[in-house]
Amino acid sequence: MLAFFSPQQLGHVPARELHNGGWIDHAETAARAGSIVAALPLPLPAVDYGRAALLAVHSVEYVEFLADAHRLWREAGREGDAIPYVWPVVARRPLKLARIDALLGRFSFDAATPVSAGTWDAAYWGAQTALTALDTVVGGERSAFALCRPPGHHAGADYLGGYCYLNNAAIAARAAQAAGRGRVAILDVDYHHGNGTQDIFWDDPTVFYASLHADPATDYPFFWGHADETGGGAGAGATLNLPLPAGTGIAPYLAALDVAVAALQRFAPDLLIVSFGADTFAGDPISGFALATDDFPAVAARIAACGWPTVIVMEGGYATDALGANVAAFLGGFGA
Ligand code: SP5
Ligand code: ZN
Repeated sequence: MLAFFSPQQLGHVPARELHNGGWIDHAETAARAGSIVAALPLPLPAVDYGRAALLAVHSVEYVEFLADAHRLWREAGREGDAIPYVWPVVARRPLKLARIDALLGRFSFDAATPVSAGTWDAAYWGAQTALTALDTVVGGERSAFALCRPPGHHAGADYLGGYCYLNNAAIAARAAQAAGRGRVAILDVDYHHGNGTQDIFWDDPTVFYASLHADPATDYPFFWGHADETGGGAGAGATLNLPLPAGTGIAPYLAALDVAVAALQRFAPDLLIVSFGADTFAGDPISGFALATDDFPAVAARIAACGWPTVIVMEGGYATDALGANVAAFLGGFGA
């Protein structure tokens, strides 16, 4: 399978995140990408499609904020990474304030997603990597892998969070539609619910979002991903959430995957985007499922059997030493 990666993505180097009331080393490291690159045939670099494709998903205010945030942080006299600490969530007015701390609160939902000096460039090239993979599949390849880093599925139209800044899968989905693939399915098999992707396509009947993830009653991101969230307005029924309990292993995982695949088959997409996180791995340091490296080929094979043109977009996975092998196992199981 063709794989794409742009080295600019290594320039995002968040130092730490707020976790359980204290600071810890940031889980989403550049070394993750190194582990994956080392396990694959040499990936190809991304083509630059510009900002327009990002704006099909994200608001112009948000994109301009993201591109400027670290400079504004430095101009306010701060060192290190820009990190939010106050949010306008309790029925506040939508004030358009210029202070960097107000902007960070307006455009984020957690304090675990710092904006470092290289964050904008890395996120930008991550999105271009997804677009390049999409372009090959639209051009006739059966499948392609986009090694996106930082990941994307927690980022909404106008917010960052969950280590995510630009929603690479959503950007690829809108680009697929612009290229004539009107019905797009997104299957999210990261350990966490992809709240940003869900929000972006919530009322859109042309993009079906299905996700297998840790039950948000007990796991991040808590406020999204419950089974009764099924889409709204014209998109009612085009969102499917399958929360799974802590300790889920491959047998119940595949049973849930069958439910998701059956729903996607009824939707009958022209193109599939897989948000693939390897944080379902038993050894993942921040997650609680029990998949083994040898289980990933079976997950991929069930998706591949559907036969749809498919773009696989990298999301999470924090057991860095095993990450390359887990990704290679998944891609190998997909075939082609
Ligand atoms: C893309 C992606 O996988 N983002 C994940 C963001 C998760 N951020 C907060 C995780 C908190 C986990 N706490 C679990 C502690 C287990 N010892
Ligand atoms: Zn995750």
